[in-house]
Amino acid sequence: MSYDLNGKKVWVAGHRGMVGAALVRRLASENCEVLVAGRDVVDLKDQAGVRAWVAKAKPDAVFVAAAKVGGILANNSYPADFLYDNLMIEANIIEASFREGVEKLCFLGSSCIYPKFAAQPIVESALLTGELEPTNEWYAIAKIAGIKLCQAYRKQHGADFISAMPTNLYGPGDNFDLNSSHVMPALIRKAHEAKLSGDKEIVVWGTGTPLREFLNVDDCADACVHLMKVYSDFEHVNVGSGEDLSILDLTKLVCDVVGFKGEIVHDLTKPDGTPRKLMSADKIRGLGWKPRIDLRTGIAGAYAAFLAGNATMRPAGAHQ
Ligand code: GFB
Repeated sequence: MSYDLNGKKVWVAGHRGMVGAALVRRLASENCEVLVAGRDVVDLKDQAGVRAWVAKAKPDAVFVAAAKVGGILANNSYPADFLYDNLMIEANIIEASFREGVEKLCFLGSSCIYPKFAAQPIVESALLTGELEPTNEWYAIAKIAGIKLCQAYRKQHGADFISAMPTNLYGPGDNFDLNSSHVMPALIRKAHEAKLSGDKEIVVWGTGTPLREFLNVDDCADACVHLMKVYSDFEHVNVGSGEDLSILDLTKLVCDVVGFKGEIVHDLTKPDGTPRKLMSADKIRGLGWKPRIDLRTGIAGAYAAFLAGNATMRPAGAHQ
């Protein structure tokens, strides 16, 4: 089952976010018309507003890359925002897409949907087989609901709505606000500022022992376009690099790329979160996709983007 993007109108919901912007970049090499809508045009938490916009724009395909996202501290601090905002955004877009005859939709979730102690590497069928990680269960439940919503519209109406579950993403356009960001941009900014100010150390949250898998956001966008073209089935698909490393080793790698040579100290008042969440990449490899950007190259590119100002500083809890 393949879906041809040629000549189609493709809406990237969340085009200003890191993933959305990468999808817009990737779709530039497809023969399709990319549709975008800023917050000034449509509030994605407003059901009637989303329905009216989709009815007018009439997209043929939709990437649901709009979400309220953040790192472990933001997720743990603003559970109501992460649950409510993400439920509303996904429900409005998926419902309007079905009602307005969208041919294909790709919903983007996250690897935090899996149980805290899932067997590693985590296969897609591990979903809902155990307790979630408390620091981000709110976001996880919203994203699981999105997967289920796509499955429900496929089951009841035959809608060709698929779900992609990316691992921890990083790259151009990331959020570098130290309270709301994920670990990668936080470490890049901390190492950079320590290098500039001549500090002797940088602070890493937690023990540094958790393991995390990372994928460059441009690889993620390529994978989502690939899935849009070739995948059409009920179950979600993991989108990862298939490799992980400890936060401490990541910190050493970031310091090496940035050129900071000081000490690494640990702030043990901050949570570690899930000990590990390496996803199996077997399914997406079987669909003919693999990543191209290695971690060191990707970190160097993310650092260059940060230096060039291709970054956001979105404070935690800020209503987008
Ligand atoms: O990237 P991160 O915030 O999110 O944290 P998660 C990953 C690990 O890096 C945690 C550690 O063990 C953090 O304690 N860490 C060390 C830091 N220093 C820092 C720092 O300065 N900032 C941050 N943010 N972390 C998120 C979920 O979990 O994964 C989201 O909360 C989403 O919902 C995302 O699913 C992909 O990987 O722990």
